[in-house]
This record gives sequence, C-alpha cells and structure tokens, in this order.
Amino acid sequence: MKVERYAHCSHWGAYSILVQNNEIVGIEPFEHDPAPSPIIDSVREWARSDRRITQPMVRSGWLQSREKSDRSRRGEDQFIPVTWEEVTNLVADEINRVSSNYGNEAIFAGSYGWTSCGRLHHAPSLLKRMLNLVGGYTGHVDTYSIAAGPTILRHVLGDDAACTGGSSTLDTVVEHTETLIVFGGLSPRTAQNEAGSIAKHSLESNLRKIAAKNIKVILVSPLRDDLPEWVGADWWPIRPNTDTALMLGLAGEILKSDSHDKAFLDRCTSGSDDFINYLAGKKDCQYKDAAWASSITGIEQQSIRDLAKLLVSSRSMLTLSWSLQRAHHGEQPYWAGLALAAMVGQIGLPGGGVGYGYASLGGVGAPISLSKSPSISQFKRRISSFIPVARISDMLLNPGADFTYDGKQQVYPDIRLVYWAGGNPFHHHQDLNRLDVAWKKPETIIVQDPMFTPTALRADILLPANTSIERNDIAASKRSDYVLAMHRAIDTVGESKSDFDIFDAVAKKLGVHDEFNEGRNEIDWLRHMYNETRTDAFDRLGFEMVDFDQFWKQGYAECPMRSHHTYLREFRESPELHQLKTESGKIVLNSSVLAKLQYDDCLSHPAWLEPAEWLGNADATQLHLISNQPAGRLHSQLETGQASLQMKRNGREQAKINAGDARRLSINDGDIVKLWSARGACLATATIVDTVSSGVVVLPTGAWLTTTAQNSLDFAGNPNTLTLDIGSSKFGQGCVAHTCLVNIAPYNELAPDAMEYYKNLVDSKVVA
Ligand SMILES: Nc1nc2c(c(=O)[nH]1)N[C@H]1C(S)=C(S)[C@@H](COP(=O)(O)OP(=O)(O)OC[C@H]3O[C@@H](n4cnc5c(=O)[nH]c(N)nc54)[C@H](O)[C@@H]3O)O[C@H]1N2
Ligand SMILES: Nc1nc2c(c(=O)[nH]1)N[C@H]1C(S)=C(S)[C@@H](COP(=O)(O)OP(=O)(O)OC[C@H]3O[C@@H](n4cnc5c(=O)[nH]c(N)nc54)[C@H](O)[C@@H]3O)O[C@H]1N2
Ligand SMILES: [Mo]
Repeated sequence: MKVERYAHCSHWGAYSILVQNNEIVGIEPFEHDPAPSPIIDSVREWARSDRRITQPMVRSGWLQSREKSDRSRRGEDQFIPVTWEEVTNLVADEINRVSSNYGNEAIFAGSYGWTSCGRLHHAPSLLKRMLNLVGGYTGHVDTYSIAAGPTILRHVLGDDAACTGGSSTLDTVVEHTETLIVFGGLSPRTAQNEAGSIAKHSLESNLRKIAAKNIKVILVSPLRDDLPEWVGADWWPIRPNTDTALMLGLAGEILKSDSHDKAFLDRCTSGSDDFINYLAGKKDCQYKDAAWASSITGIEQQSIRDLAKLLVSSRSMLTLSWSLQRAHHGEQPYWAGLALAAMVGQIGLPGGGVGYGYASLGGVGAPISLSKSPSISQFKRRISSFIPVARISDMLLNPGADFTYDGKQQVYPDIRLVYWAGGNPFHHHQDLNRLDVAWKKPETIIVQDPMFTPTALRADILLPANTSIERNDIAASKRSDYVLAMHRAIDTVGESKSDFDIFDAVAKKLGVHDEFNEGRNEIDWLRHMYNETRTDAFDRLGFEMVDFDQFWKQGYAECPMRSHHTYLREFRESPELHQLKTESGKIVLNSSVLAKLQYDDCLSHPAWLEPAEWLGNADATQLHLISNQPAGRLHSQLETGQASLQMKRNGREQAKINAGDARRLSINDGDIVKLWSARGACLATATIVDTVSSGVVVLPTGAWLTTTAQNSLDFAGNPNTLTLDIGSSKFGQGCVAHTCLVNIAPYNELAPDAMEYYKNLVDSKVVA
C-alpha cells in the first residue's frame, strides 16, 4: 500500500507525517528547518495512546444528581459513556442553567492552556467565541509564562512588547555586543517550542556565531546547562531568585565609580534620583554594592566589581529569561534589569541595553513577524469579569473576596460552572493539593481534551476532542516566520471530534449555531483565515504570499519579517518625538502609580525584596527547587512519547542535584527519592550531575500527577505537588513556580510504576 505524506506542525515545529493504511510509519522534519526538535517524533503517540478519551462520558454521581452531586467524588467516581447527542444537551443545559440563575460571570472559561497550535481548532478561543454569543464568561489575564514581567513593564516602558518578542533581535547581538550577560538561559531546550509553531529554529545558529566571535558571555543561572557548553561562557551559579540583588549591586558599583550615564538618565528616564538614592542607601542605610550583592547572591565580590566596569566600558547587553519573573517579587528582576541598563546608558544602541525572554520561546529574538496572525474571532467580550491567570484556586476558594491587580481592587466571582478546553491545570498550577480542594467547589466541571489527563479524571463531563493530526488546520502566531499547513493525516480516534465540531454542536443546542460557524465549514474557514493574512500582508506591506491553494499544497507560506531590530532606537534618538506610553513619556525608574499604592511587595522603584522561600531562609536540609521546562516534551503533552521517555529514568522524572548535596543528604545516583514541602510530596529518580549549583534541585514540569486514592504522594514526579501558590505581588499576581524550598531523601518503600499505574487508573474509571 502506498505511503502518503502529510504536511503538519505542532508548537515544536513543522514536519511531514508518513502514513500507510491509516498507520503512522514515519515522521520527517521540515526541509527548511536547520535544527528540528526531537519531539516531532513523539506525535505518533497521539494515534496509539491508551490515554486517549475515546467517547463522551459523564461522572456517575453527576449523571444522577447533576449540580447537587457529591463533589468530593470528583476523581473517585467512574465515568458512564453517553452519546454526543446526550452530552451536548447536558453541556448546553448547564450553560443555560448557570447563566440564568447566577449570571454569566458564574461561568469560568479562562481555560488557560497551550492546546494544539492550530488557529481554527484552537479550543480556548472557540470556547470564548461560543460563550460570547450567549452572554460571556469570567476569563483570565496574562499567562503562566509571563505575568509579573509584563505587568510591571507596561508601567515602566509603556507596553510589554519588550518581553513578548519585541526586544532587539539576536542578530544585532551577534553583530554588535561585546559583553553578554545571560540571566536565566539561552537554551535550545526551551527554544524548541513556539506558541503557534516555528518553521526555522534559529537559536543555535545565533549562538554559534556568538561563540565564533569570542563575545564575552556570562551565564547567571543555577544551572550550567542553561547555555550550551560550546558557547564558552563563564558560569555564575547564582542563588535562585536573587538576580535583583546582583543587578542592583552592579548598578551600585557603577554609581560608586561615577560611571553611570547621566545624560541618558536625564534625557530618557524619570525618577532616576529616587532610584540612585535607594542604591546609595539613603533610604535604608545600605549601599547596594558588590559586597552587599555578594552576601545575597553567593557571587564573588571582585567578579561583580569587574563586571560593573566591563558593562560600561564595552557594548553590553543583558538578557533575562521569562523564568526570572515566575517567582515571588518577579516584577523586580525585570525592572532592576531595565534600571541597570539605563545606568549603563546603552538602551537603544545596537547590541546594547536589555531584552527579555530570548529563547524562552523559539521566536523571541528571531526576526520579528510583521504579518497579521490568522485567527478566528472570539467576538467582543460581553462581561468584564476576570482573574489574574494563576489565581484560580484563590478564586474558587474565596468567592466574593477582594483581590488586587495592576493597582486596582477587584472581586472574585462566585463560580458555579468551569469549562476547560485545551489546558491541564492539574499539570500547570502551583500547589496541586490546594487546587484539588478548590476544584471541589463548583457545581459542574466540563473538560474537553483528547487525553485522560489528571484534570480530565477530575471532571464531571468529558468531551473527547481529537488531536491535530485527525483534522485540517493552519498554524502561525504573532512571532511566526511561516504560516504552516496542518493536514489531516489519520482517521479520528474512537468517537472523538474536532474542537470546532464540538463547539458547533453545543452552539446549535444554545441556538447560536449560525452566528458561531458563520456558514463556513472547516476548509472554508482555513481559506478565509489564510486569505485575511495574505490580503493584510499585501495591503499593508506590499508582501506577496502564495495563494491558498498553493499554500495548502506545498504546506507552508513565508511571512514578512523584519531582522536587525534595535529596541527603543528611535526613542533614544529623540525621546520627545517618540514618547513612551508611560506616566512621564520616558523609562520610569520611580513610579508615581506605585508610590501612591504603597505596596510592601512592589515599591515605587526596583528593589531587592526577599522571596517567601529562598536559600537565604532555608534550613540546612532544604534545597531550592527549580521546576523548569521539560526537554523532551511540551509541558504535560506527549508524556509517554519517545522524546519524553528518554528524559525519564526508571520510569520516573529525574531530580538532578550535585555530588556535594547528594553526599550530605545520603542520596546515591539512581535512588528513588521523595521530595516534599509544606504543600505536598512526590517521588523522582535522583541523578547526580555537575551542572546544578549547590543547594539546588531540578525537577522539570509535566509528569502526570499520579496518586492513590488513599495517599496524595505523587509517584510520577510532578513538581507542582511541591510549589507555592501565592501571587508574585499585589501588583502583578503572577505565578511563582520558581520560588520553592523542598526536602529530599531516599525513598525505601514500595513505589509503583507511575505510567503503568496511571493506565490502570484510567481503565478502572470507565464503565464498559
Ligand atoms: N512548577 C511549574 N509549573 C509551571 C511552569 C513552571 O515553570 N514550573 N510553567 C508554567 C507555564 S510557563 C505554562 S505555559 C503552563 C503550561 O500549562 P498547560 O498549557 O496547561 O500545559 P499543556 O500540557 O500544554 O496542556 C495542554 C492541554 O491541551 C490538550 N490538547 C492538546 N491538543 C489539543 C486539542 O487539539 N484540543 C483540545 N481540546 N485539547 C488539546 C493536551 O492534551 C493538554 O491536556 O505550565 C505552567 N506551570
Ligand atoms: N522543551 C520545552 N520547551 C519549552 C516548554 C516546554 O514545556 N518544553 N515550554 C515553553 C513555555 S510555555 C515557556 S513559558 C517557556 C519558558 O521559558 P523559561 O522561563 O526561560 O524556561 P525555564 O525552563 O522555566 O527556565 C529557564 C532557566 O532559568 C533558570 N532559572 C530559574 N530560576 C532562576 C532564577 O531565579 N535566576 C536565574 N538567574 N535563573 C533562574 C533555570 O535554571 C531554568 O533552567 O519555555 C517554552 N519552551
Ligand atoms: Mo509558558
């Protein structure tokens, strides 16, 4: 039988799927991708996974008593298969019931999650589109990726472009930078992925050029492998969450030597006097110098002094990963980095200044996309009710309570119905045991996902979506280099349906069918969305994209891009003509908005504020947990795929520590270890490495929460059993995943095979 080739892509890049007789027989990387991701091979798993939800189902207790069911049985009861006709009636009835009894703000459809990269079947967007036709929903603002960072940057730079892909492009760093300070990392591990896919992975080629040019590179990170070894960087193993102190110490040394750029501060910033007073200790009798920074960060004093000199005597650039702001007081490193760069005075010069999020995703630092991203409208929001994305447990636990965000006071709505499509909160949220309690509060929970995730296990109504390889779609995002075709490669698995078809069916029951689909079927929509992008590229930029039929046939279309971008170049040249949208029109180093608010966790200027948990307040047995992004998968997706399995050891996630800590804690390489915190506990396999700094343990995210009914010990290794669920500050309210102290010790009891256990759990939940 003939082998067919289907162009396709995912957040981790483009590829062709080779199919014979409805079986995937091969995956080939996109021909124009210089560094394809190994995760592409894992998509075979979608077709054969025993974790797929293959039919619509309802939790038995809910089927009996609907909204009056015993909610403590979520995750315990079995699921009863129902027909699509029945399940769409139940979903529509719930939306109508909650909307008419409690108002639409009682429906939570923030539904955060990465879902598939397709723009038509984008589940969270379609959910919002449908609900906006029947009165709206409570949504969320910001993302788990970035919240503290953009919230502060909007006030001090006027918008958040600098951390969403608008900083200087990396080609300018390659060409002009002499000293590069990397806070966090520049890692091909994270740059594999881009929301909405990526055709050409370009980080590695930029790093090769940086290495070849002998640019002085310093990696400031608890992990040495956050930058490939061949870049030849100096490694500064900083204590986690103390970067702000290092930045302030550098700024303080520059101040001491009177080498700050007074003309730049004067022309391009406001509030520098207050900031300088703080550095000089006029507010707290503590000069923020090298000695002070060293005592907090663990970095040698002399190195800090030398670097301060180098920053002002060479063309210097600071890069800050997104990870730095997923921490308690995560606003501060982003603002302090900006303040340090302002003291140096090279912002707006090619290869100088500060930039955020490079390599956190593959498109950040790559040439900037100028085209309109294809998308399906979510329609206008009908009600404004929202939460900061990571305040989900707070909202469910405290209906009616006040919260603050971005300087304003708000109230948590009383949620009766949760509809989650395309996200996995029992992967992504911090302190999962707390979420488990909060999750018992709403009357009804609907989950729409291809997989029987830990979130799906805790649902009342399950809607089996199919995966992207079972339907047609197109991919791209505001950072994309290409628009990519996603061809349907195999038949749909079981009774699953595409996200569009599911919402279309519910919309019909809600009486808004015609408005929802606007008379277009799948291929009509793809043609329409592509043509909007193509027309815009031509009208606005004179750029000719190939027509839809050719695009669909060849599988890709190039987009207009701009390279060699220097952030704030025009502003630097003429601050009066190119004012920023801030309170002063300039870069804000002391904010009058924050001065009025008088928050103790976000002052009017960048400041060192101790995190709730860090090595500075740890006891001798605690380590700082870094739960970074998993190398072999995207979050919790394709956990049992080949690339993900390769990163596991003895069937569990690896907890990496260095030899000194291992000895001290009597841990041997390969041991099963238990990690625990005040919040919870999980198991992992210990791996001893020399790339992790002392006092630190690394356990990546994404293992599927696997616990027994009796015991909340997770034996797959999900770090969110351990993490802390507080906001970054009253201002930004971002998640603080990277602020967490844990204990770790060898585990000598019987530990079931996590993946085998999960499979059996799923089987036992479905009534045949
Ligand atoms: N401790 C800790 N926690 C973290 C982080 C951290 O650094 N440390 N990082 C945070 C960050 S930055 C993020 S972005 C989040 C990520 O959190 P999520 O975005 O929730 O993680 P994913 O695993 O990508 O979840 C996507 C879900 O969509 C489903 N899905 C895939 N394709 C489709 C589809 O076509 N249709 C539907 N309906 N569903 C589909 C998948 O099966 C999966 O369940 O995690 C956050 N959590
Ligand atoms: N393979 C893969 N790639 C991904 C993802 C994935 O799931 N898998 N997820 C994607 C998503 S949604 C996002 S938002 C991005 C996130 O991108 P990032 O936030 O950049 O990624 P992380 O892996 O969380 O963190 C990067 C490194 O920062 C360091 N770090 C942590 N805390 C600190 C600190 O306090 N100070 C310093 N100096 N360094 C610190 C850690 O050593 C860590 O390895 O990654 C994206 N890329
Ligand atoms: Mo993210």
